[in-house]
Amino acid sequence: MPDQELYSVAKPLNREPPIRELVSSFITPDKVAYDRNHGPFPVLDPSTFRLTVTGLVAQPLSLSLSSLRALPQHTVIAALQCAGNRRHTMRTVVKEVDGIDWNDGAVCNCTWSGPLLADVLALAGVELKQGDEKHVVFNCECADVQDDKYYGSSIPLGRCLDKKSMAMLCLEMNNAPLPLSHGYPLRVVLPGIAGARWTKWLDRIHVQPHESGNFYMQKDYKILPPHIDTKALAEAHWPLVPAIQGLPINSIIAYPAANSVLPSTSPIKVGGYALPQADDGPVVAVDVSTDQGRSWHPATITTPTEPAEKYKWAWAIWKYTLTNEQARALSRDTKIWSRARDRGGNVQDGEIRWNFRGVAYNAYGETGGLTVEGARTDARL
Ligand SMILES: Nc1nc2c(c(=O)[nH]1)N[C@H]1C(S)=C(S)[C@@H](COP(=O)(O)O)O[C@H]1N2
Ligand SMILES: [Mo]
Repeated sequence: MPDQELYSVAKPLNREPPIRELVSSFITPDKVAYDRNHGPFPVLDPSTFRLTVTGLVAQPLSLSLSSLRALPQHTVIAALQCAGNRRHTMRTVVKEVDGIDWNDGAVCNCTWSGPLLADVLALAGVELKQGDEKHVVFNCECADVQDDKYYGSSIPLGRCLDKKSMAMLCLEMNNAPLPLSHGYPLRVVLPGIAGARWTKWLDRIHVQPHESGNFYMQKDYKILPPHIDTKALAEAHWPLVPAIQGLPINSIIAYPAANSVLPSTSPIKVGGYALPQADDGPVVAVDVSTDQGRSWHPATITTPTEPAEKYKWAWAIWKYTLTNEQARALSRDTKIWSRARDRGGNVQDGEIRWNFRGVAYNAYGETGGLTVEGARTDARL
């Protein structure tokens, strides 16, 4: 292992890239991809590392990395997004929320490779029975975190056993070994599911009759109703709302940055990313409005969306050039909005759904306060 800072419970690594850099490639390089941690990175020896599979299984397992590599390997392109992505906008446009002040960069789009979770669970003799409501728990028991003994999550067993969900035990990110910061040597990859469930440094899978009881499953990453606006109120309310699994349709405008001055010599180019809702991708359209939603104009998606089965969990990068008329009408008060639509028919509706933890924000992408260099914007003229 190269020397790498490991951080701590008091100061875990949480960072997001500059938004222009993020939207400059379809596949996000691992060093550009955001980091979200609730504690330090553990350092695991790959030669002694074991993933244990326990609980309601016919055959408990203890799997080495080489035995995971010996299983059929699969690759999926999928966006990984923190449920708190865009929280900064929610707190700015409505009121304070509780959580890291993410802008629009707590998301990445990468290729993930490794054995399917379904194949590993089959080795453990796990079968789905009619009406089965079991959950599969993903734990990292080898590292400390801020709010519990260790980090844990879970998703329904049915999804894990469905090979089409591409739920995966990931050994490689972007065709290279998973970097330590992203979970080396093993993380679970759950396309279409919020990042909080993609446990890094995965060392235990446990099949049980109910959801994970971990703090990050039960008292975090939930959409509380809007009247719950203090920690004390949240405390009583956590058990009443479901844990986030899929995230809603979304898009953001990466450029031009709000309040920037644009050169008068070239057309005004707008662009950003768009994310499909849960399993309903790919994104099939992004529209732009410069008149508060009275009219919408199709943007160009510059990244692949076909075959749909291959790109259903990927993001789309899009761009749009303002028409001369739109550019002439631009003032400091003009808001430019983006709105995405996915194959499942979900459309961003522009609603701001404030919630105490500031999660799942998906109002229109927006930029504004733009001025064109040398343009006469001053009323005195
Ligand atoms: N072990 C462990 N896994 C974890 C976390 C963590 O703190 N510890 N954070 C989760 C959250 S909230 C997110 S959004 C993603 C972030 O993954 P990344 O750091 O690779 O971008 O990892 C998830 N898996
Ligand atoms: Mo997250």
